[in-house]
Amino acid sequence: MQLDLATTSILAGMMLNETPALNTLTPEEGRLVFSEINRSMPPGPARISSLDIEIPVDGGSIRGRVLTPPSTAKSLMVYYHGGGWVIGNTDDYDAVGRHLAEVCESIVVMVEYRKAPEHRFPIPVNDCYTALQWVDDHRGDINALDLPLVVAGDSAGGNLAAVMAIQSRDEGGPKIDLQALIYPVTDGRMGAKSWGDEDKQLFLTSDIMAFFWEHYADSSQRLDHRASPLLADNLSNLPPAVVLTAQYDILVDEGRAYAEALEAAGVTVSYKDFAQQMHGFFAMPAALPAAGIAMQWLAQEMDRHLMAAERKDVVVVGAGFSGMYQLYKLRKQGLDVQVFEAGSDVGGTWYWNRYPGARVDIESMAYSFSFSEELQQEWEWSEKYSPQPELLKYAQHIADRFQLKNHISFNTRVASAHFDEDADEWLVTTECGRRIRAQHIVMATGVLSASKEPDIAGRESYVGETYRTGLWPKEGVDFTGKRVAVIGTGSSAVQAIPLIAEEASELVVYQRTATFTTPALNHALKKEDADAIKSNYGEYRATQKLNVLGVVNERSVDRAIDATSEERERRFTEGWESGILPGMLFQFADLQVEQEANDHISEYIRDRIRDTVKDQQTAQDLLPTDYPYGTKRPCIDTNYYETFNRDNVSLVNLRRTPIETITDKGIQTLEGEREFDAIVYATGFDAMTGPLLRVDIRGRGGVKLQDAWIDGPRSYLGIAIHGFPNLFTITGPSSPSVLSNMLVSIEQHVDWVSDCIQWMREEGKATIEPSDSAEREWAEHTEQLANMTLYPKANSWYMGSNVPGKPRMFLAYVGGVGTYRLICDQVAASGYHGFEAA
Ligand code: N01
Repeated sequence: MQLDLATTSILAGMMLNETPALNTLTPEEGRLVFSEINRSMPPGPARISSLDIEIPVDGGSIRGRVLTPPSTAKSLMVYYHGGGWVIGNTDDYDAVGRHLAEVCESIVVMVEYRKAPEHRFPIPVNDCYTALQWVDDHRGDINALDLPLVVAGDSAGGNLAAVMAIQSRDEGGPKIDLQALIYPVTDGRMGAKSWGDEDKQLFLTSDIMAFFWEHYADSSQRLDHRASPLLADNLSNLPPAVVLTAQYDILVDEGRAYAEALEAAGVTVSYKDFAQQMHGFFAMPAALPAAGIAMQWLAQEMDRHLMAAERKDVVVVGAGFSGMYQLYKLRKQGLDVQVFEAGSDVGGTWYWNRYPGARVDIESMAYSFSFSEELQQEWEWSEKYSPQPELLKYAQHIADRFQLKNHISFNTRVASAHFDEDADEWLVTTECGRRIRAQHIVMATGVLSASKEPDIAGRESYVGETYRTGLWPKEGVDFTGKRVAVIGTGSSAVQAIPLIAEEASELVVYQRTATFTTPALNHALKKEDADAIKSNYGEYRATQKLNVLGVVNERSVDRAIDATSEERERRFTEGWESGILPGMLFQFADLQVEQEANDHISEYIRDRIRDTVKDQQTAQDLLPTDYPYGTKRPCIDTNYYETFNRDNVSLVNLRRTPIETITDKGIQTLEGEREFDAIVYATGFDAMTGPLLRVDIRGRGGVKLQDAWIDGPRSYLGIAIHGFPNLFTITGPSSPSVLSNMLVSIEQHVDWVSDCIQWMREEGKATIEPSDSAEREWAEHTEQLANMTLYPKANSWYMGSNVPGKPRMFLAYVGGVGTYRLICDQVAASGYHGFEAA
């Protein structure tokens, strides 16, 4: 016998406390002992509200308790507690009821029916039925008017719930939508094989159960179907049933037999036997993890039976470039796909980031889709680096050209995605309550889409205009003549500051960490230059695919530390004047791995800042000194440093004069308060993991992604996660993602995922997920590579260090886009080595 560890220690605790066997006690003593056991357990969630009620029966009344969850309830559950019809009450079961209310999102009415031997069969049955009718009649009083009705109970309570379903059918009573039977007693003959199994005599022994039966009903009454529902002549036309048993329980055979009998009578049944569990485990939700899992399973099955859901092959979350391409590919493969998008249009990053100056910093001819020859030939970019409005138009053009929009639900945010292990499918719920079941879910949620809540005191007190670069108003903002503060100096701020400075009467930049940025040298794109690329786009794209960053520029193999100072100066100047993002870093092979090499390039850039910025103190403050160049995302700019030479622009170095608080009028630092008409927060994102963790994702066993990633994200190839079958993450953590031209990485991931889904269909596989060991090895590999670089030396969003409490680890794969592609291709070619498909 192998009992679950936690259950073993609960049992050991009872033995140490010398808890007497119930059949050696009087009923009154038994009730006290049972209450004592329950009182020793932690209480249920306090956020469930509780109301005690009196239910009239037989000229008197019985107690009941209504437990209501804070969220909108999805069902009304009348619950009959266990205890062999002899012991137990609503107080003993308060924690159980509260957990059920929370996990099942149900209004739970606990019923304290009268107990044997004082009140023998059929009094408890009659009490339970009267209570059921009373609850149904008083739905309005407990805010449960239109909710589906569930009868539920455990052990003897499971027996009563089963009997209620039959009686209500026979007497035309309340319409029951579901019966939930937790290790129910169903057979008063006491003869099932499991009654005699030595290893099942735990907590509830056959002697104790026989003692309960004797107190409850005499031998002929026990054969009545209202005492033994398994003996009912007719089990057809009963509500769907969820039946749960425990492996080491003397009642396991009769519970299973009842599930089988219901099914044979044409009733829809969900049945599960919980391995390594004993009788009573379900009623210890705060002490036994298995009870929590069982409740989640019950909630999932209630959902399945009670809540209608649409069916699709694949749900895609997000309609940015990755979601759109994923939809295009899967639809071409003949799959039925539903895309959900929180915004009112396609475009993702380019939909939300509309701040002044927002533009791509990879050349547009490279930062564009290659999957359609027609598309790449017909589309014309106006500038070397396209501005946000043009990128948004490009996204809209793709949606129209490939007729994608009728598969996308806009203004619809996905709230949760729960894997249903019994059906091998995901149940996806949106914030507006739409429910969709799908075999696969693709998280195309982007990597820099979860705008970070600025962690600065007093923010709410400010009465002026407030903006966040990542959530910019669609209608734009006019800063003309206004006093404006910008907090942050990352890529967004570097683009926005020069343009805001042109409009504002005064601009103050609050800088915590100085940034490295080099000239973008943006210009209108000449038609002949674009045509030259288009005439040979195939080769251009092939180069991108195997390049380290997904661009066409190559990194030198020479080392800066071997070069003469003249050679370094010459190459750095070449990089400075290249006007491309990797221009500087590609000049030598060792700039991102050797501190000494990096010191040279960092100093070169600092010299350019000193050359450009006239005010000595401002120039000094703009020098990045506490991290190597390239270890925080480098920027390219148009007139960033030059902007600080304007009379209306000033810089506050927060390292010297930190912000104390935002006030109602402006910003107060150690040097006093400055008033502003508008504050712009350019304070970044909860990058990489934020967009995934903001959705309530739960995999096998109800495990939350948030818990699985408590120490940082774990995945295989950054594309799939152990324990979360059939879920894919486009450009997810531990893939090249943000270290690459995103469009190249998006196409690579989407192609790979689409091929994998196709392979599963051809091979008849219902699920695929990485093995734990493959995931561990990938984590070790990615960490090892990252530790060979200078990246860990910076406090960057790459390391998760911009979000308080986020585990510190490098979040992308530094091995390069080309190498990574080969690894992924090999995995697929080997029949998905490292994955488990079933
Ligand atoms: O965000 P960021 P971003 N008090 O995190 C500061 C991509 N992108 O939106 O460094 C004061 O880089 C923070 O200071 P520190 C690109 O990949 C691309 O600018 O944490 N300051 C930092 O200066 C980029 O890397 C494009 O000390 C606070 C700034 O806010 C990524 O998106 C354009 C603060 C945040 O910078 C994110 O860029 C734009 C606080 N409490 C973005 N909290 C292009 O394609 C944060 N900061 C060109």
